[in-house]
Amino acid sequence: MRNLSKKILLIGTMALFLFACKKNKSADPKPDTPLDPGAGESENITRVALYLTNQSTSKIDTVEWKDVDGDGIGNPPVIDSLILLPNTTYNVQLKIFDDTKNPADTISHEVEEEADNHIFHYTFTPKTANGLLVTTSILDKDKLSPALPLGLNFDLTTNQNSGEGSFEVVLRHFGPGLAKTTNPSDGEEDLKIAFPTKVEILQK
Ligand SMILES: [Ca+2]
Repeated sequence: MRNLSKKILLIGTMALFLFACKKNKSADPKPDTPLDPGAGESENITRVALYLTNQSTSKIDTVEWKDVDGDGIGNPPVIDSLILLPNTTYNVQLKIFDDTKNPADTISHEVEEEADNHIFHYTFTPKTANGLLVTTSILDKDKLSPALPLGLNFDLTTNQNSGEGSFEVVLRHFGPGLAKTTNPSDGEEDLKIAFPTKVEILQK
């Protein structure tokens, strides 16, 4: 008698377990659906970091744009200055984060996965026209044929002049049915920020 009730209890538990599994499965129809490429989910960008490696000295600098309470609302962003040496090339890695997630969500990983639908544009505008040039050359490419630039990795090069200006970073995405181009006005804007920039010989 004791054995029988144990058995019934066991069968009952198993049935309940199977029912629970089935129920969970139907409640979550597409658990592993990947991100729709280029669907352009509105990401919450709270931080953009540039990791600069001086190609002659291998010295690494980090420059950040931060707006934890959201762009366009609450407090204004806190933006580091980009301090560069004349006549120097820096290799730059760009990363985008959502720090409201724990651990912080690295949005730039998604951009990398959806490289065929994204492109960065970099523009330096000098404060005064004094011959200062800061040029960029994008190194990474997407998987399109022919491949187009992405822009999470690029070289930043200064000429011999010193001065100030603004370094603008723009990320654009191309939704479904919209072919990616390198034209800065094509696609939709995901991100547009600017770093105050100073090119100067550092005093010791
Ligand atoms: Ca804000």
